[in-house]
Amino acid sequence: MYTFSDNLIKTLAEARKIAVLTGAGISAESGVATFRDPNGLWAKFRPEELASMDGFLKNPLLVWEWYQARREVIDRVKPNPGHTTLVAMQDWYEECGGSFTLITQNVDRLHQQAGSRDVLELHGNIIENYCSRCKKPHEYRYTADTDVKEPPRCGYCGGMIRPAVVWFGEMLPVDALEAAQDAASECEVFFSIGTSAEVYPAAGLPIEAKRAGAMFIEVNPNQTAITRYADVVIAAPSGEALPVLFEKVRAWQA
Ligand code: BJW
Ligand code: ZN
Repeated sequence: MYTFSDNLIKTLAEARKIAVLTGAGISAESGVATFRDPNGLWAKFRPEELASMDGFLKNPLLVWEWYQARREVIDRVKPNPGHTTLVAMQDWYEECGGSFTLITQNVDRLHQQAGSRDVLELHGNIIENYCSRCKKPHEYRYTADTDVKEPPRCGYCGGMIRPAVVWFGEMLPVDALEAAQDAASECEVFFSIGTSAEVYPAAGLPIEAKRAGAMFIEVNPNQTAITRYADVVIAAPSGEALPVLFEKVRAWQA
């Protein structure tokens, strides 16, 4: 089983300002593929072919079908113990009078499905859609029985409808990014969970937190671009490690 140092458990039990950044790895144990792992979503395609406006304009059908296939998976999976432990942590820290900010790069909404509140979505979500030309929201929602094989068209301007995710070269939602940067620079402990930390500006948040004096904890079975900056590395799947870790924090001196 996992062993955690007394210093780590004590710091977590006494801390009152926590910030957490999650990536695709936290949903892996729910059955959602990550991007950059060997069997990941990008094993067959170059990221910019699928996750960019240029890619969408060049091959709308390929990109739309790729998102529909991912929606099909996300529609039927459930949050795992990694997600639910973050809900329990939010409850506990808030009951203790502290703050708990959950920042995610994930578009699958599994944190919200698990019960996390006020999630800061840096890369949008895969559930909603909007017009790629006039930017108006579009009501199309994937359900298992709809069979839309190509991007629907906008009722206002005829533009192609796209998923409400953030592609390469696009700005992140300003409010979510600012709130995430504030949480990173103010927290006492910053967790980076299940992200390769290859994509900016999200990958800069743990470094910003550490620079501002926070303890930086990484939870990831593999090394990442920022492992060398971590104060504590928990090299394990998040759905296994987080419940054990938090149980020990709750039991500290209790
Ligand atoms: C487990 C596990 C288990 C497995 N438990 N762990 C500065 C320097 C260089 C470049 C840039 C820069 N600033 C901006 C850029 C450009 C670009 C960028 O970062 N490029 C890099 C690739 C270098 N960034 C952007 O374009 C961003 N926009 C921007 O900066 O706007 C300003 C601007 C605009 C115009 C001009 C200039 C500036 C936008 C980035 C949007 C990213 N979008 C995507 C696609 C979303 C849509 C979709 O879902 O299809 O978001 S890319 C993709 O990567 C997705 C993810 O959210 C993101 C991060 O991936 P993540 O979550 O880390 O997944 P993986 O697969 O990489 O890692 C999984 C990890 O889990 C692994 O480590 C495993 O080990 C681990 N794992 N099982 C725990 N059980
Ligand atoms: Zn339109």
